[in-house]
This record gives sequence, structure tokens and C-alpha cells, in this order.
Amino acid sequence: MFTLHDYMPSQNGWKVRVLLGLLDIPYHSRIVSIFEGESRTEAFLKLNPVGAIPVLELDDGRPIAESNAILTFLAEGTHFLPSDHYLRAKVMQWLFFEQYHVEPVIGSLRFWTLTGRLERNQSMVAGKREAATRAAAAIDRGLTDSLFLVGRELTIADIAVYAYSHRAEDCGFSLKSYPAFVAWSERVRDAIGADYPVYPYSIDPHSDAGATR
Ligand SMILES: N[C@@H](CCC(=O)N[C@@H](CS)C(=O)NCC(=O)O)C(=O)O
Repeated sequence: MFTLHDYMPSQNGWKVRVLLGLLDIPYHSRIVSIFEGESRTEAFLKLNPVGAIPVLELDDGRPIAESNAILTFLAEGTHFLPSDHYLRAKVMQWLFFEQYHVEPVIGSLRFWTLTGRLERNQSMVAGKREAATRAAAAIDRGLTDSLFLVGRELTIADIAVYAYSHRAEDCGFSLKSYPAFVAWSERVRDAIGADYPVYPYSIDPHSDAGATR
């Protein structure tokens, strides 16, 4: 059985949990206490040299890190990753977009906001907020003529981009000016279903959630 090295408040981990669930793949969950340094131990760095979850460990022990690489691995041969050459490249386009324009932007702002780290990162906040606006506008424009990011069906592009972007309001960012984005969020939420909660950082006593520094 696969093992998912995970941290429940992580939306990168959430992406993988969602796809494993939608594909009905049983797995063993191993929680990594990232704020206590468990992702930086020698043993964990052998699984992922960067020292971050999620990591999917295969039955034979081989690890795959980076949430979107894991999604691609799991989705191969399923309707979540089209086999058509062009559509596959379009899925990749959104996966790379997510890692550059969404996760390090909305993901970071949300993390700082929810764990009391905004003030200590103040010098980067204005730039990130501007980048978040650009990302939301890009997602909105990308959805002008289509139900999902790539065609008419949910793909791993939607799961990846939705993971952090639909939580933008957690860091005080209103999505009201992006109607196509909001309508798509509702479609993705309905397609995914209610079995995949977003966990607050406050479930982890080591996260400093609630601090104001
Ligand atoms: N680009 C990576 C980012 C992974 C990442 O930043 N994981 C965070 C949790 S969301 C982590 O494990 N941080 C622990 C650390 O940096 O020590 C992905 O998409 O998987």
C-alpha cells in the first residue's frame, strides 16, 4: 500500500488526499510534524531532499515529492490527466502556473496570516498581494470559455489550482471581482464532494496559529 507523508493543514497534502480519494486508492497516512522539524530529519531528507511534505512512498519504498508530480503520477491513465498530447500540455501549463503564481503567493500569504507570521514577513506582503491579484485575474480569464481549466471535466489542473486559490479569503483577499473564478470554484467543490475537509493550522499546537507576531 502507498504511504502518504502528510501534514493535515497543508493544501499541498490536501491535493493528494483528494486525488487518492477520487481514485479510490487505499493508502497509509504518516503525519509529519513540520513545525517540530520532522521534515528536516536525515531520514525524511532521504525521501525528499527539500524537506517538505507531501511525499508519496510507493509499495517498494521509492518516494515521489512535489504535490503536482504526485498528482501526475496518480492520474496517469485516468480521466484526470487527458492522454491527448495538447490537452496534457494544457494540464501541465496550469500545474506549473500553480507552483509559480498560486502556491508561493496565496499559499504563503495564507500561511503567514493564519499562523501569526504576517508581521515578520511584512516586507514581502505588498508584493505577494499584488501577485495574488494577478493570479486571480489569470484564473478568471482562463475560465472565460470553459467549465474547467482544461475542457469540460475535472482534471488534476483544477485540483491543484483550486487547493490554495479557493482559500484566498483566509488572507483577506476578496474573490468577488472574479465571477468566472467563483463559478468554477463552485463546480470544483461539487465535483470533489464533501469528503476532503480543509484543516485549520490551529489543530497543530506547534504551528503558532493565533499568534500575532
Ligand atoms: N512545491 C511543494 C511545496 C511543499 C511544501 O512547501 N510543503 C510544506 C507544507 S505546505 C512543508 O512541508 N514545509 C515544511 C518545511 O519547509 O520544513 C509541493 O507542491 O509539494
